[in-house]
Amino acid sequence: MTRAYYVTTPIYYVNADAHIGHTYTTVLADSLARYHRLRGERTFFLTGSDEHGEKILEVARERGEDPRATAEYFSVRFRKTWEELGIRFDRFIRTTDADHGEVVRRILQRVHDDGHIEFREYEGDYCVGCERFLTDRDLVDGLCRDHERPPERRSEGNYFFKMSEHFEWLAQYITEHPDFIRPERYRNEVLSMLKEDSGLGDLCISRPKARLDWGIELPFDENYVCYVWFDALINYLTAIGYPDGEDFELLWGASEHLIAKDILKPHAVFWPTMLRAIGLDTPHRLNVHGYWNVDGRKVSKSLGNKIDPLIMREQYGFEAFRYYLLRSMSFGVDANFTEESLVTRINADLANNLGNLVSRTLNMTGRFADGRVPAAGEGGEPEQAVRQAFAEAQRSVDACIESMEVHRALEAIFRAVDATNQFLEQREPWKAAKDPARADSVPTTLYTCCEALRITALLLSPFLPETAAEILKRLGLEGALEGMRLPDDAAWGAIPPGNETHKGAPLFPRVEMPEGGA
Ligand code: ME8
Repeated sequence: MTRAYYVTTPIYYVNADAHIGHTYTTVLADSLARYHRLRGERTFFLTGSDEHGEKILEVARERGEDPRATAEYFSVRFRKTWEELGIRFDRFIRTTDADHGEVVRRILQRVHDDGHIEFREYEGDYCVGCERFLTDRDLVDGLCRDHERPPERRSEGNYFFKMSEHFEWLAQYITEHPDFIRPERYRNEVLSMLKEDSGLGDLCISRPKARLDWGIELPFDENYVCYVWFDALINYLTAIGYPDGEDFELLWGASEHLIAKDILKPHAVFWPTMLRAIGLDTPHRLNVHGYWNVDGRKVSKSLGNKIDPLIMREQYGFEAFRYYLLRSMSFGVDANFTEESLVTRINADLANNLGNLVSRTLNMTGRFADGRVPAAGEGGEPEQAVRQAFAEAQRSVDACIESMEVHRALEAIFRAVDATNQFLEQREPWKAAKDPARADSVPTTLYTCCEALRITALLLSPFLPETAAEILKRLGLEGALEGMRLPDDAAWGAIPPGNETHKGAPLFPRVEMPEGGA
């Protein structure tokens, strides 16, 4: 049977531009999708925009325009940003897409017909920032914990999804499937939300049109639109052709949602219970990452510290920023962005470690081997150690991707790069070439380095696709990545001797802290 991999990012609200947080999740999803494509799996990578609801209406009012215009403006900007940054998604879904509207209406009708929905009068505290009614746990000193603003007291007749009927099942499911929500701390958080006394009840899934006329109309009551979260979560089904798309079952069974901790409750409680009512399995896995702070503070509009990925690209190159994001966050734990740590990371890992290996190897192949990959001799222990370092790197990459520890996968690859630099120091081909007693060792040394670079490029390609393609090009393997597969092509010894190499400009020039930086 074909192995499959279906990775999703949250669909982002179209009330502002993409910042460091959205960029992290999207780059992570892109890297995972690239890795699984490289393994020859049927891979689908979904991102998109969440366009309905009051949050968008608020921004549209501020901008003095129709919510359609606001949604269109920001959705197009999100999509263009990802495209410009080389994010290779398979679909960019919009909740205003016609097929999505149809799927949402179909599901609403079905759960309504099956008795999962009930009309009730309701009074509660609503936070527009969260787009949901809050429970006591969400409040700190009367303010929403996340948005630090007072909720609005609201009382109205609404439709409710009888979510709490499924809590017992869900708690049991989560306990019996310890891998469903990871890392563990978030699983525990969800289990405590499901306890009877947590105040989490049924889910209000409608908004009266009199108050909010921006959403998908309920198929069974034209006076209401669908609650934005009920609409938004369903995007994960629409995108892969629910209900009868060709690969729907294969992909759904392999679904991996990526989210940050802010939207744990909708994904870990609303969504699995909705799916149960629809008659579908839970997503395969819910992967929850922490928050990026900037200079030790929460990312916010008012602090103006959002970190625009397009500006990062201009200043440092996007691959360098992408590397920093993936290398600096441990999955599940918050991370802190500072420009200083970005500059340090670029210089240490990319300019010094990787950049040096590339330039030394290709310079010396130019000088001592006429710019062609030499044929290798037997080699000795030092050569064996390099081979082993790469075999180990490959094993670590596989294991760390499986456990969502991408920062450790990168660490492992750079350990092998470092080992190759040390190997060069040991073999000293620049001296050996001039020493008749050692000159024989030079071709083998250079072959080892060229092959190490080929495997480095292959292993790095999901994370740093442009850098990988560039390294391969300089090794005379332009375009080879398309035909490469893991694990087979990571086996040692595949670079063809005789391949013409090119020195090229420094891959990652050293960078300086910008003027006025931290
Ligand atoms: O919640 N650090 O959209 P959203 C890390 N539309 N990740 C961050 C982050 C930060 N500081 N800030 C944002 C929504 N993110 C809903 C989702 S899904 C059916 C509907 C990332 O625009 C992270 O992935 O507020 C987080 O979960 C998401 O953006 C929230 O995006």
